[in-house]
Amino acid sequence: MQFNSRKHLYLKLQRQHMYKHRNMGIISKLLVLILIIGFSACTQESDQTNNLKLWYTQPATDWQSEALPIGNGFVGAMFFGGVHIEQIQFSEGTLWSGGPGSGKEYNYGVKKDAWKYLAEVRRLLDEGKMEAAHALANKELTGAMHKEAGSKYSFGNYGAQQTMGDLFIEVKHKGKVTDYTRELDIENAEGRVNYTIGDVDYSRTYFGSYPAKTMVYQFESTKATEYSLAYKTPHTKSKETFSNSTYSFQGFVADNGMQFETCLKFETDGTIVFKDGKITVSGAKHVNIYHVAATDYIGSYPSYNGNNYVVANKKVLQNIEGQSYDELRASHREDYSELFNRVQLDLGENKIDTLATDARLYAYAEGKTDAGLEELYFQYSRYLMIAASRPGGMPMHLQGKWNNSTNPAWACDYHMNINQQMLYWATEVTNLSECHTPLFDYMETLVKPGRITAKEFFNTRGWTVNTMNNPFGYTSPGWRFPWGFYPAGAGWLCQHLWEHYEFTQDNQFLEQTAYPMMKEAALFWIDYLIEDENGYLVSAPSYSPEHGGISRGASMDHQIAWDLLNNCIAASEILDIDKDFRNEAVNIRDKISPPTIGSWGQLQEWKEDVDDPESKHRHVSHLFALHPGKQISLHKTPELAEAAKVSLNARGDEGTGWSLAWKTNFWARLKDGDRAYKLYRRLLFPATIKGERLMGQGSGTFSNLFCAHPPFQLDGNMGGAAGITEMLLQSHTGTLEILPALPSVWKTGSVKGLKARGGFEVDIKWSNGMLQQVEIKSEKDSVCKVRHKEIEQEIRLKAGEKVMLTY
Ligand code: FUC
Repeated sequence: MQFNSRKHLYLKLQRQHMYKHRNMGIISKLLVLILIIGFSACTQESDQTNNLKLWYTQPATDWQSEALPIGNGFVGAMFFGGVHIEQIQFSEGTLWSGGPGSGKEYNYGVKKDAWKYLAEVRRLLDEGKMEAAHALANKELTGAMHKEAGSKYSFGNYGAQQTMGDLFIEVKHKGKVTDYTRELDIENAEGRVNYTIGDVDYSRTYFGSYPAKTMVYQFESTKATEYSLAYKTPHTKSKETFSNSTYSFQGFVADNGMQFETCLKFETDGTIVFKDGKITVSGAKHVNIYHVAATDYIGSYPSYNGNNYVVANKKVLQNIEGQSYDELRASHREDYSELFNRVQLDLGENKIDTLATDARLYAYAEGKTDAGLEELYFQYSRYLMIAASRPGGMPMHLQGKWNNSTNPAWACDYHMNINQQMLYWATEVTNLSECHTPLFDYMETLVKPGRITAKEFFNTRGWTVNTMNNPFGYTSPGWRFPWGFYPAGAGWLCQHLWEHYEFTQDNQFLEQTAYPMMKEAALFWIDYLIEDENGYLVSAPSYSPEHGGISRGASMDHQIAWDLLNNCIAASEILDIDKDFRNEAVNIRDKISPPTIGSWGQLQEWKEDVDDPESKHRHVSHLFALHPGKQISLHKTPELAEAAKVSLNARGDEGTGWSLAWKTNFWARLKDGDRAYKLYRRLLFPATIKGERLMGQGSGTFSNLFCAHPPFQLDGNMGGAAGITEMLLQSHTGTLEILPALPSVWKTGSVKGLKARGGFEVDIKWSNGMLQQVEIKSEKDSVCKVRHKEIEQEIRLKAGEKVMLTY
C-alpha cells in the first residue's frame, strides 16, 4: 500500500537518468529504471499491526523460557502473568557482585610482569613444543580470579551480574478464570494480561519508559479489588521506608557492598497501607506502580563506585511527579515507535498468527511455513535491543538486561570472543544506531584497565580485553586456557566503532570517539605480532576461540588485526591525520599472515594446517574474514570464499543458539539464501516442549522467543536478526548488494528502512522471487554503487535525495 501511494506521488517528480551499467548483456533482459523521487523522510507508519505480538493463553511458570521481557534501557523486568500472584522479576544493568569492593584479592585479574614468560612460550612454539608452550602459558599468562574454597558462586571475586529481586503482587479474588491472555505487543512495547472472573474484567499493562527512566505497571479491574505487594530480594536490607505513597528499599550486595535502592511509587483510587514489609491496596479499580532503581556503580577505574543512587532515584521520581499514567504511556510510545517503526519487514502471505506463540513455534517445527513468525523473531530482536540498550545505560550483556540469578551462567557478563559483538550486529543495519551508544561508552571505560593488561601480560602499547570481562575492569586473560586467552577482544570491538561511522557517516564520532580507541587497539597488534621464518607477521601465542590448542597463530587474530588496521588506515585518511602512523599500519597490515587454504580445501583455522574435518565445534572463528569481516568475499576473493564454504560444510548445520545464528550470516555472505534460511529455521526450532529439551542439545528458541544456547543467551536473537538483513541487503564490500541471498521460500515481500554502509537507507520490494524495486536515500552527497545479481550501477545522490530503481 505504502509503495503504491508514494509511487503515485513520486511520478510527478520523476526525472529519468542514464547511468553507467556494467554487464550490458544482462541489461537487455532486465530493464532497470532509475527515478529521482525527491527528498523525503523515512516512512514511520507500520503495516503489520497484527503480527507484532507474542501471546499465550496461560501464565508463565518458567522464567527463562516463558516469562516475557520489558525494559527501559536501565532495568529489565520479566512478568509471569499469574492470575492470583503476579511475579515481576527485575534486574538493573550495573548491579554486580565481585570487583574492588569484594576484598583486597581483587586486582582486575592482573598478574604483574606476566609478559616476562612470553619469550619462553614463543621459543617453545618455535620449536614445535606445543604442550610445553601451553603448560607455561596456562600457568603464567592466565589472569587471576580468587574464589573461596567451597563457594557456591562460580566466578568468585570476578563477580556476576545480579538480580535485584522480585515483586510479588497478590490479587485477592476468587472464582473461575475465563478468557485469559498474556501478551507482549512489540509494536507498542507493552506487556498485557487480561482475564475475567464472573462478571469482573481484570487487565494489567506493563512497560518500561526510557524517557521517564521508569518501569510502569498498571492493574485495573471493573470492580474494586484488593492487592498485596511484597518485594523479595536475595540481597541484604539496610533500610526500608514507606512515605508519600512511595516504598523504598535500600540494600547492598553482600560480597562487595554495592549499594542500591529500588523504589515503588503508588497511585490508586483505593486505600494503601504499609505493614510488615507488605503494601496492601484495597478498594481499588486501578493501581499504578512506578518503579525506579539505581546503584552506586559508576564506570570508572579503579573504584567503580560513587553514584549517589538515592539522589538519582529521587530525581527520576520528581520528574514523573505530575505526569499522569496516560501521559507517561504516550511519551513512552512516542519514544519507542520513533525507533521501532523505522524498519518494516514483510516476508509474504503465510502467517499463522491465529495460533498462540508457543503453539505457533511447535507448528513451525513440524514444517509449517510461517513467514509471520520469521518476521516476528526479527522484529522482536529490535524490540529487545530498544528495551535493553539505550544511551546512558550499560550495554547488553549475555542476557541483554534480563537476569534472575545471583550466580548466572557465565556470570551473565561481557564475552568478547563472539557474544558481545553478535549482540550488536543488527544494530546499525536495522536502523537503531542510537542503541549502539552504550557499547561505545562502555568501551571507553575499558581503555584504562585495558592498557594495564596490554602492558603486564603482553608488554605492548595500546589496550586490550580478553574473553571474559566484568564491569570492574577485568580485561586480563581468563583464569584458564584455552578459553581465557583472547587479546583480540578489543580489536573486534573496535570494528563496531568503525561500522557505526560507516553507517552514520558521523565524522565527529569518528574523530572524537572511534579513532582514538581504534588507534590504541591497533598499537597493541603492532607490538604483539611477531615475524615468522617466512617474513609473515603472526600472533603468538594465540588460541582460536575455545577450539584447539595453542598456536603460532590463530587465523582469527590475524583477520581481526587486519580488519582493525585496515579501518584505522581508512579513518586516518578521512580525518586527514597521522600520516606516519598510517604508513606504519599499511606496512604491518600487508605483512600479516594471510588467510590460507589447507590440505582438504578448507580455510585454515590456524597457521598450521591442522584442521580436523570431523570437528563440529560451535565457534567458526577462522571465518571472521567472511563475516563480520570483509577480507573474504565471493566477488573479490572467490577461492577463499570457496574454502570458507568447505570449512562451513564440515562444521555442519547444528550448534548452540548463537552458532546457528552466525552460520545463517555466513551462508548469506556466501549468497546461498536457501542454506541461510535452513539455519534460520533451525534457530527457530523450539528448544523445549513443556520443559523437555529437544534435539539433544536444546539449542533453538524458547516459547518466549528467547534464544536458547542453552541456557538463554540474547546473542542468538540478535545474530538471527542480522542474518535476515544479510539475506536481503549487504554493503560490506562498498557496493549495496540487493537481495544477495533471497531464500526461494520468500517469494514475495518487502523491507523498508534498512541501513547500509555509506549512510544509505534502503527499501526493497520483490515479487515471485524477482527484485521489483529499490529505493535508496542518502545521508550525504555521494556516489552509490548498487548491484543486483550481475547488474551493477553507479548512482550519484545528493544529501537527503531519494532514488527509485525499478527492475
Ligand atoms: C562463549 C561460547 C559459549 C558461551 C559463552 C557465553 O565462550 O563458547 O558457547 O556462549 O561464550
